[in-house]
Amino acid sequence: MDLTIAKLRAQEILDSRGVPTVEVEMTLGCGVAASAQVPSGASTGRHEAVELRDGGARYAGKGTLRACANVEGEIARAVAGMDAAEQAVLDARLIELDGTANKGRLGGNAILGVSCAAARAVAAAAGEPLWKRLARLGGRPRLPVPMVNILSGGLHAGRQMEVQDFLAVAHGFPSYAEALRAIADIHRAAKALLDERGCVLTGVADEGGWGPILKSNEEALEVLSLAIERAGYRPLEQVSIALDIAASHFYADGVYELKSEGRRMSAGELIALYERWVERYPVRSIEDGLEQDDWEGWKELTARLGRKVQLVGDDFFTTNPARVGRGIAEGAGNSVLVKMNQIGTLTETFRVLEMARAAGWTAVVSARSGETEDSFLADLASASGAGQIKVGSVTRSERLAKYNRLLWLERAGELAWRPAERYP
Ligand code: 2PG
Ligand code: MG
Repeated sequence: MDLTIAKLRAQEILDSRGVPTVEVEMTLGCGVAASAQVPSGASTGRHEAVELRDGGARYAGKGTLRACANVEGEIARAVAGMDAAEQAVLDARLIELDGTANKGRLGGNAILGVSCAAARAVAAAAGEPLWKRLARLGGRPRLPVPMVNILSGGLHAGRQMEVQDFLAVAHGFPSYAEALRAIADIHRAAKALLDERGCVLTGVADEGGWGPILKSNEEALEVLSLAIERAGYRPLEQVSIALDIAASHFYADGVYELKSEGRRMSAGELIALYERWVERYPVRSIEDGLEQDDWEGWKELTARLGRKVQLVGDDFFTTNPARVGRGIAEGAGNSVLVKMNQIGTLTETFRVLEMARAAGWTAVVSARSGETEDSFLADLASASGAGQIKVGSVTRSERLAKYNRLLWLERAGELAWRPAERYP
Protein backbone atom coordinates (compact mmCIF):
# COMPACT_ATOMS: atom_id res chain seq x y z
CA MET A 1 0.00 0.00 0.00
CA ASP A 2 1.34 3.42 -0.96
CA LEU A 3 1.52 5.50 2.23
CA THR A 4 3.50 8.38 0.76
CA ILE A 5 2.10 11.89 1.14
CA ALA A 6 0.46 12.88 -2.14
CA LYS A 7 -1.52 16.00 -1.26
CA LEU A 8 -2.26 18.41 1.58
CA ARG A 9 -5.23 20.72 1.82
CA ALA A 10 -5.96 23.15 4.66
CA GLN A 11 -9.19 24.90 5.53
CA GLU A 12 -9.82 27.83 7.86
CA ILE A 13 -12.65 26.60 10.12
CA LEU A 14 -14.20 27.93 13.36
CA ASP A 15 -13.57 26.61 16.87
CA SER A 16 -16.06 26.37 19.76
CA ARG A 17 -15.68 30.10 20.51
CA GLY A 18 -16.34 31.10 16.90
CA VAL A 19 -12.65 31.90 16.37
CA PRO A 20 -10.80 30.63 13.30
CA THR A 21 -8.59 27.58 13.51
CA VAL A 22 -7.12 25.09 11.01
CA GLU A 23 -8.21 21.77 9.56
CA VAL A 24 -5.73 19.79 7.48
CA GLU A 25 -6.59 17.00 5.06
CA MET A 26 -3.88 14.64 3.89
CA THR A 27 -4.20 12.36 0.84
CA LEU A 28 -1.87 9.38 0.51
CA GLY A 29 -0.50 7.80 -2.64
CA CYS A 30 -3.00 4.95 -2.24
CA GLY A 31 -5.84 7.47 -2.53
CA VAL A 32 -6.94 7.39 1.12
CA ALA A 33 -7.55 10.83 2.66
CA ALA A 34 -8.13 11.87 6.28
CA SER A 35 -8.20 15.12 8.21
CA ALA A 36 -7.52 16.59 11.64
CA GLN A 37 -8.70 19.81 13.32
CA VAL A 38 -6.51 21.94 15.57
CA PRO A 39 -7.74 23.40 18.92
CA SER A 40 -6.85 26.75 20.48
CA GLY A 41 -6.42 27.96 24.09
CA ALA A 42 -7.44 31.16 25.88
CA SER A 43 -5.47 30.90 29.11
CA THR A 44 -2.30 30.18 27.19
CA GLY A 45 1.19 29.73 28.62
CA ARG A 46 4.10 32.03 27.78
CA HIS A 47 6.19 29.13 26.44
CA GLU A 48 3.67 27.53 24.07
CA ALA A 49 4.17 26.94 20.36
CA VAL A 50 2.90 29.97 18.45
CA GLU A 51 -0.41 29.89 16.58
CA LEU A 52 0.06 31.77 13.33
CA ARG A 53 -2.70 34.38 12.99
CA ASP A 54 -3.27 36.70 10.01
CA GLY A 55 -3.58 40.03 11.86
CA GLY A 56 -5.48 42.89 10.22
CA ALA A 57 -9.21 43.51 10.49
CA ARG A 58 -10.55 40.18 9.26
CA TYR A 59 -11.82 38.06 12.21
CA ALA A 60 -10.29 40.69 14.50
CA GLY A 61 -6.85 39.59 13.37
CA LYS A 62 -7.42 35.94 14.24
CA GLY A 63 -7.77 34.54 10.72
CA THR A 64 -5.72 31.47 9.83
CA LEU A 65 -5.40 31.93 6.07
CA ARG A 66 -1.62 32.32 6.31
CA ALA A 67 -1.29 29.10 8.31
CA CYS A 68 -3.47 27.32 5.74
CA ALA A 69 -1.40 28.74 2.89
CA ASN A 70 1.75 27.46 4.60
CA VAL A 71 0.26 23.95 4.70
CA GLU A 72 -0.73 23.95 1.05
CA GLY A 73 2.43 25.69 -0.12
CA GLU A 74 5.75 25.38 1.68
CA ILE A 75 4.88 22.37 3.85
CA ALA A 76 3.19 20.42 1.05
CA ARG A 77 6.25 20.88 -1.16
CA ALA A 78 8.64 19.83 1.60
CA VAL A 79 6.82 16.64 2.64
CA ALA A 80 5.53 15.44 -0.75
CA GLY A 81 6.56 11.82 -1.30
CA MET A 82 7.54 11.24 2.37
CA ASP A 83 6.26 8.13 4.13
CA ALA A 84 3.31 9.22 6.30
CA ALA A 85 3.80 6.17 8.50
CA GLU A 86 7.24 7.45 9.58
CA GLN A 87 5.74 9.88 12.07
CA ALA A 88 9.03 10.79 13.80
CA VAL A 89 10.77 11.50 10.48
CA LEU A 90 7.86 13.56 9.24
CA ASP A 91 7.65 15.57 12.47
CA ALA A 92 11.40 16.19 12.46
CA ARG A 93 11.13 17.49 8.91
CA LEU A 94 8.33 19.87 9.92
CA ILE A 95 10.35 21.19 12.87
CA GLU A 96 13.46 21.67 10.75
CA LEU A 97 11.50 23.36 7.97
CA ASP A 98 9.98 25.85 10.41
CA GLY A 99 13.39 26.57 11.87
CA THR A 100 12.27 28.45 15.00
CA ALA A 101 12.16 27.27 18.61
CA ASN A 102 8.43 28.01 18.95
CA LYS A 103 7.14 27.02 15.48
CA GLY A 104 6.25 30.65 14.92
CA ARG A 105 7.30 30.89 11.28
CA LEU A 106 5.00 28.30 9.69
CA GLY A 107 2.68 28.19 12.71
CA GLY A 108 2.18 25.56 15.41
CA ASN A 109 -1.41 25.33 14.17
CA ALA A 110 -0.28 24.49 10.60
CA ILE A 111 2.35 21.99 11.78
CA LEU A 112 0.14 20.15 14.28
CA GLY A 113 -2.63 19.79 11.68
CA VAL A 114 -0.21 18.04 9.31
CA SER A 115 1.26 15.86 12.07
CA CYS A 116 -2.17 14.61 13.22
CA ALA A 117 -3.63 14.24 9.72
CA ALA A 118 -0.73 11.89 8.89
CA ALA A 119 -1.58 9.57 11.81
CA ARG A 120 -5.23 9.52 10.80
CA ALA A 121 -4.52 8.89 7.15
CA VAL A 122 -2.23 5.96 7.94
CA ALA A 123 -4.83 4.49 10.32
CA ALA A 124 -7.53 4.90 7.66
CA ALA A 125 -5.36 3.25 5.01
CA ALA A 126 -4.75 0.28 7.33
CA GLY A 127 -8.44 0.13 8.24
CA GLU A 128 -7.65 0.34 11.95
CA PRO A 129 -8.93 2.65 14.68
CA LEU A 130 -6.81 5.73 15.32
CA TRP A 131 -5.82 4.63 18.83
CA LYS A 132 -4.15 1.50 17.46
CA ARG A 133 -2.08 3.56 15.07
CA LEU A 134 -1.16 6.01 17.85
CA ALA A 135 -0.24 3.17 20.22
CA ARG A 136 2.59 2.32 17.82
CA LEU A 137 4.16 5.68 18.60
CA GLY A 138 4.98 4.52 22.09
CA GLY A 139 1.96 3.96 24.25
CA ARG A 140 0.67 1.43 26.75
CA PRO A 141 -3.01 1.50 25.88
CA ARG A 142 -5.76 1.77 28.51
CA LEU A 143 -8.86 3.91 28.91
CA PRO A 144 -8.39 7.21 30.76
CA VAL A 145 -10.20 8.32 33.90
CA PRO A 146 -12.28 11.42 33.14
CA MET A 147 -11.38 14.71 34.90
CA VAL A 148 -14.43 16.84 34.18
CA ASN A 149 -15.12 20.53 34.58
CA ILE A 150 -18.25 21.19 36.68
CA LEU A 151 -17.80 24.88 37.69
CA SER A 152 -15.81 27.48 35.78
CA GLY A 153 -14.16 30.78 36.64
CA GLY A 154 -11.13 32.72 35.46
CA LEU A 155 -10.63 33.56 31.80
CA HIS A 156 -13.19 30.95 30.75
CA ALA A 157 -16.10 32.52 32.65
CA GLY A 158 -15.67 36.29 32.66
CA ARG A 159 -13.39 36.18 35.73
CA GLN A 160 -16.30 35.76 38.19
CA MET A 161 -13.87 33.78 40.37
CA GLU A 162 -10.13 33.52 39.96
CA VAL A 163 -9.83 29.72 40.01
CA GLN A 164 -10.42 28.60 36.43
CA ASP A 165 -11.77 25.03 36.78
CA PHE A 166 -13.43 23.05 39.55
CA LEU A 167 -13.38 19.47 38.25
CA ALA A 168 -14.66 16.07 39.34
CA VAL A 169 -12.42 13.04 38.75
CA ALA A 170 -14.43 9.80 38.61
CA HIS A 171 -11.83 7.14 39.44
CA GLY A 172 -13.54 4.56 41.65
CA PHE A 173 -15.92 2.89 39.17
CA PRO A 174 -15.99 -0.48 37.42
CA SER A 175 -16.08 1.03 33.93
CA TYR A 176 -15.60 4.26 32.00
CA ALA A 177 -19.32 4.34 31.20
CA GLU A 178 -20.17 4.20 34.92
CA ALA A 179 -17.62 6.91 35.64
CA LEU A 180 -19.15 9.18 33.00
CA ARG A 181 -22.64 8.58 34.38
CA ALA A 182 -21.46 9.62 37.84
CA ILE A 183 -20.08 12.83 36.38
CA ALA A 184 -23.40 13.63 34.69
CA ASP A 185 -25.15 13.07 38.05
CA ILE A 186 -22.72 15.41 39.80
CA HIS A 187 -23.11 18.04 37.09
CA ARG A 188 -26.89 17.94 37.58
CA ALA A 189 -26.62 18.02 41.37
CA ALA A 190 -24.33 21.05 41.18
CA LYS A 191 -26.96 22.95 39.17
CA ALA A 192 -29.66 22.09 41.72
CA LEU A 193 -27.43 23.29 44.58
CA LEU A 194 -26.67 26.54 42.78
CA ASP A 195 -30.39 27.09 42.17
CA GLU A 196 -31.16 26.49 45.85
CA ARG A 197 -28.59 29.10 46.83
CA GLY A 198 -30.37 31.60 44.57
CA CYS A 199 -27.19 31.89 42.63
CA VAL A 200 -27.06 33.94 39.43
CA LEU A 201 -25.99 31.56 36.69
CA THR A 202 -24.27 33.17 33.75
CA GLY A 203 -24.99 30.26 31.42
CA VAL A 204 -22.29 27.78 30.66
CA ALA A 205 -18.68 28.89 30.35
CA ASP A 206 -16.22 28.26 27.51
CA GLU A 207 -15.81 24.59 28.41
CA GLY A 208 -19.46 23.91 29.22
CA GLY A 209 -19.15 24.14 33.03
CA TRP A 210 -21.56 26.22 35.10
CA GLY A 211 -20.33 29.82 35.40
CA PRO A 212 -21.90 30.97 38.67
CA ILE A 213 -21.42 34.22 40.55
CA LEU A 214 -20.43 33.09 44.06
CA LYS A 215 -19.04 34.84 47.15
CA SER A 216 -15.63 33.24 47.00
CA ASN A 217 -13.52 30.60 45.29
CA GLU A 218 -13.99 28.42 48.34
CA GLU A 219 -17.77 28.52 47.96
CA ALA A 220 -17.39 26.83 44.57
CA LEU A 221 -15.32 24.14 46.25
CA GLU A 222 -18.03 23.69 48.84
CA VAL A 223 -20.74 23.42 46.17
CA LEU A 224 -18.79 20.80 44.23
CA SER A 225 -18.09 18.75 47.37
CA LEU A 226 -21.79 18.83 48.27
CA ALA A 227 -22.76 17.95 44.70
CA ILE A 228 -20.64 14.78 44.85
CA GLU A 229 -22.40 13.69 48.04
CA ARG A 230 -25.87 14.77 46.89
CA ALA A 231 -25.41 12.69 43.73
CA GLY A 232 -24.75 9.72 46.00
CA TYR A 233 -21.03 9.17 45.51
CA ARG A 234 -18.28 8.63 48.08
CA PRO A 235 -15.68 11.43 48.08
CA LEU A 236 -12.07 10.27 47.63
CA GLU A 237 -13.13 6.64 47.26
CA GLN A 238 -15.12 7.12 44.05
CA VAL A 239 -14.81 10.77 43.09
CA SER A 240 -12.14 13.33 43.93
CA ILE A 241 -11.88 17.02 43.17
CA ALA A 242 -9.29 18.52 40.85
CA LEU A 243 -8.62 22.24 40.57
CA ASP A 244 -7.09 24.12 37.67
CA ILE A 245 -6.01 27.31 39.41
CA ALA A 246 -4.42 28.82 36.27
CA ALA A 247 -2.54 31.06 38.71
CA SER A 248 -0.50 32.91 36.07
CA HIS A 249 -3.66 34.70 35.05
CA PHE A 250 -4.18 36.51 38.36
CA TYR A 251 -0.51 37.10 39.14
CA ALA A 252 1.58 40.24 38.75
CA ASP A 253 4.85 41.37 40.35
CA GLY A 254 5.06 38.67 43.00
CA VAL A 255 1.42 39.01 44.08
CA TYR A 256 -1.57 36.73 43.49
CA GLU A 257 -4.67 38.90 43.55
CA LEU A 258 -8.01 37.27 44.35
CA LYS A 259 -10.01 40.31 43.27
CA SER A 260 -13.39 38.64 43.80
CA GLU A 261 -12.47 38.23 47.48
CA GLY A 262 -10.48 41.44 47.90
CA ARG A 263 -7.34 39.49 48.86
CA ARG A 264 -3.69 39.74 47.82
CA MET A 265 -1.40 36.80 48.56
CA SER A 266 2.21 35.69 48.29
CA ALA A 267 3.14 32.27 46.87
CA GLY A 268 3.62 30.96 50.43
CA GLU A 269 0.19 32.19 51.52
CA LEU A 270 -1.42 30.65 48.45
CA ILE A 271 0.23 27.30 49.20
CA ALA A 272 -1.10 27.54 52.76
CA LEU A 273 -4.58 28.13 51.34
CA TYR A 274 -4.24 24.99 49.19
CA GLU A 275 -3.16 23.03 52.25
CA ARG A 276 -6.34 24.13 53.99
CA TRP A 277 -8.48 23.19 50.99
CA VAL A 278 -6.86 19.74 50.78
CA GLU A 279 -7.66 19.23 54.50
CA ARG A 280 -11.28 20.31 54.23
CA TYR A 281 -12.35 19.09 50.80
CA PRO A 282 -11.64 15.98 48.73
CA VAL A 283 -9.09 17.81 46.56
CA ARG A 284 -6.38 15.50 45.18
CA SER A 285 -5.16 17.31 42.09
CA ILE A 286 -4.06 20.93 41.66
CA GLU A 287 -3.02 22.30 38.26
CA ASP A 288 -0.98 25.47 37.77
CA GLY A 289 -1.15 26.29 41.47
CA LEU A 290 1.56 28.91 40.99
CA GLU A 291 2.83 31.23 38.27
CA GLN A 292 4.40 29.69 35.16
CA ASP A 293 7.98 30.82 35.77
CA ASP A 294 8.09 30.60 39.57
CA TRP A 295 10.40 27.55 39.78
CA GLU A 296 11.27 28.17 43.43
CA GLY A 297 7.59 28.45 44.39
CA TRP A 298 6.79 25.23 42.52
CA LYS A 299 9.51 23.39 44.43
CA GLU A 300 8.07 24.59 47.70
CA LEU A 301 4.55 23.64 46.61
CA THR A 302 5.78 20.16 45.68
CA ALA A 303 7.70 19.71 48.92
CA ARG A 304 4.66 20.70 50.97
CA LEU A 305 1.84 18.97 49.06
CA GLY A 306 3.43 16.59 46.56
CA ARG A 307 3.10 13.42 48.63
CA LYS A 308 -0.65 13.68 48.84
CA VAL A 309 -1.71 15.71 45.84
CA GLN A 310 -1.15 15.49 42.09
CA LEU A 311 0.52 18.79 41.13
CA VAL A 312 -0.02 19.28 37.42
CA GLY A 313 1.97 21.68 35.27
CA ASP A 314 0.04 23.17 32.34
CA ASP A 315 1.18 26.74 31.58
CA PHE A 316 4.18 25.77 33.73
CA PHE A 317 5.41 22.97 31.42
CA THR A 318 3.55 23.76 28.15
CA THR A 319 4.04 20.11 27.07
CA ASN A 320 7.65 21.03 26.41
CA PRO A 321 10.21 18.21 26.89
CA ALA A 322 12.88 20.65 28.10
CA ARG A 323 10.63 22.20 30.76
CA VAL A 324 9.26 18.83 31.89
CA GLY A 325 12.85 17.52 32.12
CA ARG A 326 13.77 20.44 34.37
CA GLY A 327 10.68 19.88 36.53
CA ILE A 328 11.60 16.23 37.01
CA ALA A 329 15.23 17.06 37.80
CA GLU A 330 14.36 19.81 40.29
CA GLY A 331 11.29 18.27 41.95
CA ALA A 332 8.94 20.97 40.69
CA GLY A 333 5.52 19.37 40.13
CA ASN A 334 4.75 15.65 39.85
CA SER A 335 2.40 15.52 36.88
CA VAL A 336 2.16 16.99 33.39
CA LEU A 337 -0.80 18.30 31.45
CA VAL A 338 -0.42 17.20 27.83
CA LYS A 339 -1.79 19.48 25.14
CA MET A 340 -0.65 18.69 21.62
CA ASN A 341 -0.91 22.25 20.36
CA GLN A 342 1.31 23.60 23.13
CA ILE A 343 4.23 21.81 21.51
CA GLY A 344 3.03 21.26 17.95
CA THR A 345 3.81 17.68 16.84
CA LEU A 346 2.68 14.19 17.81
CA THR A 347 6.24 12.96 18.25
CA GLU A 348 7.07 15.61 20.83
CA THR A 349 3.76 14.94 22.59
CA PHE A 350 4.66 11.26 22.95
CA ARG A 351 8.13 12.21 24.15
CA VAL A 352 6.63 14.19 27.03
CA LEU A 353 4.29 11.31 27.91
CA GLU A 354 7.25 8.92 27.94
CA MET A 355 9.31 11.25 30.13
CA ALA A 356 6.46 11.44 32.65
CA ARG A 357 6.08 7.67 32.74
CA ALA A 358 9.81 7.08 33.13
CA ALA A 359 9.95 9.52 36.06
CA GLY A 360 6.97 7.92 37.81
CA TRP A 361 4.90 11.04 37.19
CA THR A 362 1.23 11.05 36.19
CA ALA A 363 -0.07 12.66 32.99
CA VAL A 364 -3.38 14.21 31.97
CA VAL A 365 -4.21 14.47 28.26
CA SER A 366 -6.10 17.74 27.82
CA ALA A 367 -8.23 19.61 25.33
CA ARG A 368 -8.17 23.41 24.91
CA SER A 369 -10.90 25.85 25.84
CA GLY A 370 -11.31 26.55 22.13
CA GLU A 371 -12.09 23.10 20.72
CA THR A 372 -13.49 21.46 17.62
CA GLU A 373 -15.69 18.47 16.94
CA ASP A 374 -12.57 16.35 16.35
CA SER A 375 -12.34 13.39 18.75
CA PHE A 376 -8.58 12.80 18.23
CA LEU A 377 -7.83 13.30 21.95
CA ALA A 378 -9.93 10.33 23.03
CA ASP A 379 -7.72 8.08 20.91
CA LEU A 380 -4.54 9.82 22.03
CA ALA A 381 -5.40 9.45 25.72
CA SER A 382 -6.32 5.77 25.24
CA ALA A 383 -3.36 4.88 23.04
CA SER A 384 -0.78 6.53 25.25
CA GLY A 385 -2.18 5.08 28.46
CA ALA A 386 -1.80 8.53 30.02
CA GLY A 387 -4.40 7.49 32.58
CA GLN A 388 -6.44 10.69 32.72
CA ILE A 389 -8.29 12.90 30.24
CA LYS A 390 -9.57 16.46 30.72
CA VAL A 391 -11.85 17.80 28.01
CA GLY A 392 -14.13 20.27 29.78
CA SER A 393 -17.68 19.59 30.93
CA VAL A 394 -20.33 17.08 29.87
CA THR A 395 -22.20 19.69 27.83
CA ARG A 396 -21.38 21.13 24.39
CA SER A 397 -20.66 18.77 21.56
CA GLU A 398 -17.01 19.71 21.04
CA ARG A 399 -16.46 18.20 24.55
CA LEU A 400 -18.81 15.24 24.08
CA ALA A 401 -17.17 14.26 20.81
CA LYS A 402 -14.30 13.03 23.00
CA TYR A 403 -16.23 11.63 25.99
CA ASN A 404 -18.67 9.82 23.70
CA ARG A 405 -15.91 8.40 21.51
CA LEU A 406 -14.44 6.83 24.68
CA LEU A 407 -17.75 5.04 25.26
CA TRP A 408 -17.39 3.36 21.88
CA LEU A 409 -13.74 2.55 22.48
CA GLU A 410 -14.69 0.88 25.77
CA ARG A 411 -17.49 -1.04 24.14
CA ALA A 412 -15.15 -2.41 21.45
CA GLY A 413 -13.61 -4.31 24.34
CA GLU A 414 -9.94 -4.04 23.40
CA LEU A 415 -8.93 -1.39 25.89
CA ALA A 416 -8.63 -2.10 29.58
CA TRP A 417 -10.13 0.18 32.21
CA ARG A 418 -8.13 0.24 35.40
CA PRO A 419 -10.21 1.94 38.01
CA ALA A 420 -8.38 2.95 41.14
CA GLU A 421 -10.09 3.51 44.44
CA ARG A 422 -7.33 5.80 45.53
CA TYR A 423 -6.49 8.81 43.46
CA PRO A 424 -4.15 9.88 41.94
C1 2PG B 1 -6.37 24.79 30.71
C2 2PG B 1 -7.06 24.84 29.37
C3 2PG B 1 -8.17 23.84 29.25
P1 2PG B 1 -6.93 26.86 27.76
O1 2PG B 1 -5.99 25.83 31.26
O2 2PG B 1 -6.09 23.71 31.21
O3 2PG B 1 -8.98 23.86 30.39
O4 2PG B 1 -7.50 26.13 29.05
O5 2PG B 1 -7.15 25.98 26.60
O6 2PG B 1 -7.68 28.18 27.67
O7 2PG B 1 -5.47 27.09 28.02
MG1 MG C 1 -4.79 24.63 32.77
